Amino acid sequence: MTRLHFASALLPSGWANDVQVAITAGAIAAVTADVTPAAGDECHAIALPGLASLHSHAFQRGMAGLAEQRGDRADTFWTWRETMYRFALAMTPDDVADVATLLYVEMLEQGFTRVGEFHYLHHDRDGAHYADPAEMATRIAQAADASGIGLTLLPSFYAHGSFGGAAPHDGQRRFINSVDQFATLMAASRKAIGKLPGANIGIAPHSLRAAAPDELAAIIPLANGGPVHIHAAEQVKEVEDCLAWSGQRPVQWLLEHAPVDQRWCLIHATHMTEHEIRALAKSGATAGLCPVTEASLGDGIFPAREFLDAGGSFGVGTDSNVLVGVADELRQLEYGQRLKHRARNVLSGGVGRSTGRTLFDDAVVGGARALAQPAAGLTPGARADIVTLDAAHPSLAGRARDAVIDGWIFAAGSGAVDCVWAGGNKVVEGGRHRLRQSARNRFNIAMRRLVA
Ligand code: NGQ
Ligand code: ZN
Repeated sequence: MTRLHFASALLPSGWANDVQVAITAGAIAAVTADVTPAAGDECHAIALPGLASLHSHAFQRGMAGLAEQRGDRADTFWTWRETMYRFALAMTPDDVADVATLLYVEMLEQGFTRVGEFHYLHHDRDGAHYADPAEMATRIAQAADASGIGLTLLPSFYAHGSFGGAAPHDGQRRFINSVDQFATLMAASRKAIGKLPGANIGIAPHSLRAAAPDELAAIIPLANGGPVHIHAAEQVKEVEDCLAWSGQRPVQWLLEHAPVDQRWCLIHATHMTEHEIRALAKSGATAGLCPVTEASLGDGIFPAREFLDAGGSFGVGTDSNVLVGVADELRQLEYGQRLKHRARNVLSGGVGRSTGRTLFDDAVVGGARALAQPAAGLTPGARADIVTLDAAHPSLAGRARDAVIDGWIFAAGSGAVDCVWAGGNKVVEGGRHRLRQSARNRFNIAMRRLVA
């Protein structure tokens, strides 16, 4: 039993003072407010729940900042994707483990305590299947285990290059499986995470481009009641191609042809009509927003104001991992809306309310739902995923409660996180993960070879 004591903590019911949190077997056993610290309690000032990065492609951390030079042609999402494929094709299983380990260390240092790993780099560099179909999934699990981050593994089903069952192209050869091969991969992946504390598994049909309707129907049962994640309507071209194929837009098609409910997470859902916005909100599915990546790739701006007004649920993901941080995603989400609507505090949820607090609360709940967690936030039954902030950080000094969250998200930069517990283990202290140096060393060795 570990006991922590916080002068101030954000609970699902709101801020509380003098909060004691008791942890057993990696989970929160009890939360008691208005108590003085007992002997043996570890004391901190400000505690928040850890957040999920509900959408990550870990290997892409290795190419962060390497696609920022304009090529000859118009530079778009689709040309970025070719660069990304070239990078993916070069990586060995050890490279993936080293890149993912540093990424998860960085996530923890920035306040993410769980990751939804949307994993599609399954096969060897030439496309040949590894003897163990979960060879790569095992590397992801190892990285999660070493870093301590909670893992929701989302093995991705990828069979086609575009809508209508188009053949995949050569650059996609490491991703491709038939339905039967995917069933084998799922079984092996379940085993790969079997002993990892706090891990769970879902499925990720990559997109309506990559999975045909009959395949989608065949793989959904393989989730076994776990989460189902799919990319949808990120790019205008994808919407146009979907219309040409089916007469419907991606979100519309999914809502009408797939059993979209609370278990589902639609990644991006950037381009929606008013009707789609309301229908997605009503479905109970989570919108998996990745504002930093969506800005980086020029996707467009998610209709957040309308979606939240319609009662929609969202979480955030770091996706391409070009920049990794809770504050960065939430700030970019709000700033996109400010630029679009030419207004301030667009997503605060009402007059007098804190934008940072509203976004943070929503992302805690949406992230837990999208990754099928038993509970969200600092509450009994939840995994003990806890973040403390540095009360002496200049952007937090003199502030209390919601103003602390606003200071972190909008002003502090990257130095505001102090300690982080993941599954009850303290993995970050003074802003540094215990593996920071060794993870950087291994990552850097891999990079010098991969970038050369
Ligand atoms: C991915 N990433 O799977 O990594 C995708 C690119 C695609 C984003 N959509 C590939 N941000 O969508 O075809
Ligand atoms: Zn993605």
